Amino acid sequence: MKAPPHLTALDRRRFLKSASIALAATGVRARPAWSMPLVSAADLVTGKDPRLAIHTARPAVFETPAALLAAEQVTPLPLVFVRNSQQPADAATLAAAKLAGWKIELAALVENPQAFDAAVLADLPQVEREMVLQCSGNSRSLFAHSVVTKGTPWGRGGMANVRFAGVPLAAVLERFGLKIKPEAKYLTAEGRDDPAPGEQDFEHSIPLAEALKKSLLALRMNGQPLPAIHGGPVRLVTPGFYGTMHVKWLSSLRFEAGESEHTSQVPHYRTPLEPIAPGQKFTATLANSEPNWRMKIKCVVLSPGPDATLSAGSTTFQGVAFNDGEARIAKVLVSPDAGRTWQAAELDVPASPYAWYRWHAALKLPPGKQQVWAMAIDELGRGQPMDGAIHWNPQGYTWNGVEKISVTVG
Ligand SMILES: Nc1nc2c(c(=O)[nH]1)N[C@H]1C(S)=C(S)[C@@H](COP(=O)(O)O)O[C@H]1N2
Ligand SMILES: [Mo]
Repeated sequence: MKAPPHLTALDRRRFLKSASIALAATGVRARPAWSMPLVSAADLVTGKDPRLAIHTARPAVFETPAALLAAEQVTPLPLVFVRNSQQPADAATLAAAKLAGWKIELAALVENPQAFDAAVLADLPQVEREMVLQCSGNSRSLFAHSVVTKGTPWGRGGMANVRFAGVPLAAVLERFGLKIKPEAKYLTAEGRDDPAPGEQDFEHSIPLAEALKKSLLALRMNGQPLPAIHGGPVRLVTPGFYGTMHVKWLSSLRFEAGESEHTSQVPHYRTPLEPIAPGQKFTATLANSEPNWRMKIKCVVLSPGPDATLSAGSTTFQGVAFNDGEARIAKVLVSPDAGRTWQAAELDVPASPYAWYRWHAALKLPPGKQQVWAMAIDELGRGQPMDGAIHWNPQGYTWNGVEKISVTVG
């Protein structure tokens, strides 16, 4: 439903505002974009593309229709998915957030705890990383052929390929002469999320040694000042890690002996160490599970979409493949006949090991209903399970099953 046409522009804004407030207050999910939404993503977050599908209005959880990801190597900011479990009051925009006056603490197991104004970061040498930004719940709905899992029913569009730029964590610590105690093994990053009363800011822990090698305090995204909705003015990003670990609105960095006990570290955002049967009850603890850290190798078909009807002849299938950046993608294999025969796809090899590889393959399919499969293999020999449900977990994290698309050839 669009605002009624006879309303003035101001009335229309009021109508949309009250509609989104009403949605937020009731916790009712906006209808997905493909079914005539009440409000579009562009009404809820300034600058976002109205074609994004809305999972929840506020906090914003928006998904990119997969076909829109095929057009460009670097996903334009208006099209980048959004996933907030909490959302600061003034963050509903692609515009920049104010850097000067933004305070970041360096605390816990350090000899010289301190806080600094983030404006300092702008004067330090900047580096840029092209990298996949992917929610660990991306593709969660694909577990449904087994046992439906809890959480936002993401299709394939909880991911993007972006360029984050900022200051390496190690350079920031050097600038402030931070002395980390040897007992510190983890880095816990906390956001300034503006949580509801009784709730805490979002936070996550990652291994300190890896953070010192890979993490950036990001100030820019796709060449623009980091948008408020994507964590501006400062976000901790660690290339190769799942999106949940890239803590937005960074307020503190704590150097700790163990992982955070915040619910976003445990029991959420973890998968079992040992496989469990689909549907089995499982409560993640520090001991029986691992955090959603390094991204598992994955291949996604972006076009044609699932259940497409194709005309006879040859069809070009397009998609992306990526992993945790620890090895290059060696090949993408595509099967026109549900895994009986495979052919190699053409790969566009990106300069950054953390970026996605776009691929395409021309397939000649016989008439009728066909199953096209696709999978990636990297140079460490890592591949994807033929049935992603072998990694079933109650919250449906880190799906990376071989991609299977049904199409009908007319
Ligand atoms: N402070 C904070 N950081 C956060 C979140 C959040 O709710 N608060 N959500 C996380 C999750 S689960 C994901 S998938 C990514 C999404 O990043 P995006 O909204 O920029 O696409 O941000 C992560 N960082
Ligand atoms: Mo996420």
